[in-house]
Amino acid sequence: MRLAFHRQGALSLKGVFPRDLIQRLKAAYFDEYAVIDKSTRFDVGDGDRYMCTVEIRTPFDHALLYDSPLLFPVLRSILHNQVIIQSFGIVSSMPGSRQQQIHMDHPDLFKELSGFNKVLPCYALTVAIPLIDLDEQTGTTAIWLESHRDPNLVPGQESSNNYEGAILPYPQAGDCVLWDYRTFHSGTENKTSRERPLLYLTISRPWFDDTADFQKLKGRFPLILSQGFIDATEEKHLALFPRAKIVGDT
Ligand SMILES: O=C(O)CCC(=O)C(=O)O
Repeated sequence: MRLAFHRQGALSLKGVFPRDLIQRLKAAYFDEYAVIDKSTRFDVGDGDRYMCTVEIRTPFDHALLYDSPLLFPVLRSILHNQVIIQSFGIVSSMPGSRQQQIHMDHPDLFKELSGFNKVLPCYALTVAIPLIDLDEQTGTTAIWLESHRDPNLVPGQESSNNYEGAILPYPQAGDCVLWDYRTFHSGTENKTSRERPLLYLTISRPWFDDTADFQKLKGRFPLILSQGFIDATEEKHLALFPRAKIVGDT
């Protein structure tokens, strides 16, 4: 699987999480986060797709989310055992949302040597966990396989088909999709009247600090742990969260 990920820049994994856990996470998202004023969330679309950090407390503190025996061995293998959790949150496409801009999750590490970034091993990746079953109506995340090595595989803005060359995976609740931080992707349209929430974890080597999308000084933290989670969690697991902001229990 490690080699397939390195070659393709993405991987789909089926049946990683129990569906009833995903159901509980979805209910908690709609109770606690979907109701937050959109102006205080991070707009990753055109006013139709919002991202928010999710505090790691019940039910988002489930051990399967940070120590899944199916997922974490794959992540450790891809990153050669140099694994931390960089961020944890939900991005949700609103009903009727349009195609998101095609993007990578981080700009090139070395801007002056663009070819060099393409030959580096993976340093960070996104784990996308849909909280609902995805299909052609709900939409999904279009992924341009191998674009982490060759950005020319991605259609230009003038293209009439904005998904040309992409795969459109339709994971079900319980599945997840991983992509390298350099792999181009784009949230597709949501043609339904319901939100399409996607839980994301970003996983990286410990030296990487994702400052592109997060402004800690302005209060936008990528990872928030509750003190209750820290008190209840073993040291070996807490080592996965070295940069988290810690908040009291609410
Ligand atoms: O909504 C999606 O399917 C993907 C969102 C995404 O890739 C992002 O916001 O970076």
